Amino acid sequence: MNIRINQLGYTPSMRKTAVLQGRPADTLQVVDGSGEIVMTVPISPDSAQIWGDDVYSADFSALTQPGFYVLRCGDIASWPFSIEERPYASCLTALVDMLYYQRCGEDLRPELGGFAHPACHTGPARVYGTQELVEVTGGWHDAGDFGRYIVPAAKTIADLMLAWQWNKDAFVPGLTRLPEEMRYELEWMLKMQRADGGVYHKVTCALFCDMVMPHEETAELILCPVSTTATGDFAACMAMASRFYAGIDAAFAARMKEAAVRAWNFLDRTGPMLFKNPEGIRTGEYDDVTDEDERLFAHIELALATGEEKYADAALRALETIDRSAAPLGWADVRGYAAIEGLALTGKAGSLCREWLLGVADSLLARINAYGITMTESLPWGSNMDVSNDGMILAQAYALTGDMRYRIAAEQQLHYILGVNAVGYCFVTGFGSKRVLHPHHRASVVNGTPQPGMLSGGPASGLMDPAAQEHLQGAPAGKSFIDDHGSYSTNEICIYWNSPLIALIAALS
Ligand code: G3I
Ligand code: 9MR
Ligand code: ZN
Repeated sequence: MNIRINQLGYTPSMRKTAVLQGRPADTLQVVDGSGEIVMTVPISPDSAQIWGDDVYSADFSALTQPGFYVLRCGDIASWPFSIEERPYASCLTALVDMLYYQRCGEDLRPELGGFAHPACHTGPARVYGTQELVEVTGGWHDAGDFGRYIVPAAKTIADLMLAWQWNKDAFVPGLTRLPEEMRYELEWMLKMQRADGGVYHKVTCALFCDMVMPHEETAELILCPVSTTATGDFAACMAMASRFYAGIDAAFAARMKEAAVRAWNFLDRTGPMLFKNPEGIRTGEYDDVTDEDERLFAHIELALATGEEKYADAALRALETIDRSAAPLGWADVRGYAAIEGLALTGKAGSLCREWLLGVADSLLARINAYGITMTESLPWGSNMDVSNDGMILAQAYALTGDMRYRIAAEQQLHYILGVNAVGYCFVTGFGSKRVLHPHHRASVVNGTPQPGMLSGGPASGLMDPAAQEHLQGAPAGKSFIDDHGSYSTNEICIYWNSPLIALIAALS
């Protein structure tokens, strides 16, 4: 029997639901800091059978008085939690500061709470299959590995720009470093573009290195071939960023707009070039089966950045034909960014996107399970990204309509990540009561202690690494998680897993 709650707490006005694995009594007590019972609420009589448990719920939304509490049911207690105005503020700051520690190519200082180290990967990279050397220093390491890949970089940047956009009015302190931090990545992305507009898919060593610090990975850096997925994502992000930075640094914004147009022109004259790891390269593939969604995203962003009709026409044509039954915010499938950003288009394109987004939000609502998330049967590698992504779509639907069902569901995605899940972890390192201590993150492994502010990938039902295969045989989907640094398919960390959580918290703040 366990009582699952958001371990970072709740704001006074939030819907608050405890999820119980078992039901030893029919009521739940709310106990305050002095040990006094301040409220008794009923536990649902009916259970949902999910992931090996009979799961019940208890609504304690009536608790609105700021303070510290625990929930009690029979002899069982929850972790202590708070009711306060800004329960996620320090977590948000740490999630953004994580990106600083992913920086490649400069000395890192310890002040923001992570691991300092000298500049890494400072040499030139060789273009695969040639002797040509290119200077592509900078940017963020992708994850627990030190590769730098355009496709996931684009997802990260798009999320962060949405986070900023969604928070323009509320102004949350954790986000203030974003323009500076994003620029570090954008400057690197600009270096990854060839003169003809095409964008290299990635720069990594040939193989993943051992568990060493970044500056200790000294094998040759290789630039992998141009792909149209990378080029489409690049065009979209540069156009989006050119609007974002227009009022901050006009010259930088103009450079990005020019790069976006050059990438779009490359796409316009080029058929699909879908990436596969070439012979000898075994780092992250970030492969794809279509570049249609990346092209659509690029059309929309160029239309918004330039106001030119040819892009708006291309966007409308692509919108009319693309499958609008889902709106993923993935690294491979970027349709969701098109749906969200397309809301700003005028006329038919804008209304198609509104219909699209709300249709998807309704289908998410219809799938929500006893833990508040939409995935039940199988959870993919990086499922906490998918949970956060769903939260972003739901938050956007709430912003469009003011319908509280969307907002409550968006909040549930956050509660799941921060403790209301089958394994009871708060999945952000350094936060919560039951913490992730052994992420697949090389600097944490080397230092023997986890760097704070990193979102673990979370349960993945496919058992796709040796540690998962050893420890998780027969585990239900939602419990296919192990806090072991060997389990890269359940417990790695990643820039594009932090970024949708940043966007979700920003949207809810
Ligand atoms: O596309 C198929 C889909 O058709 C099928 O239904 C589904 C069923 O499992 O699988 C889908 O493929 C999955 C793919 O992601 C796309 O979602 C693969 O099984 C799954 O193994 C794959 O996982 C990716 C993993 O790399 C392995 O390629 C993760 O999404 C991705 O986040 C992860 O990224 C790694 C980089 O390669 C290296 N850097 C670290 C980073 C994070 O772990
Ligand atoms: O560290 C790598 C991680 O970023 C990847 O997501 C993962 C799967 O591609 O691979 C990790 O590297 C391991 C490699 O695949 C196999 N040898 C051990 C490496 C470190 O655990
Ligand atoms: Zn590096």
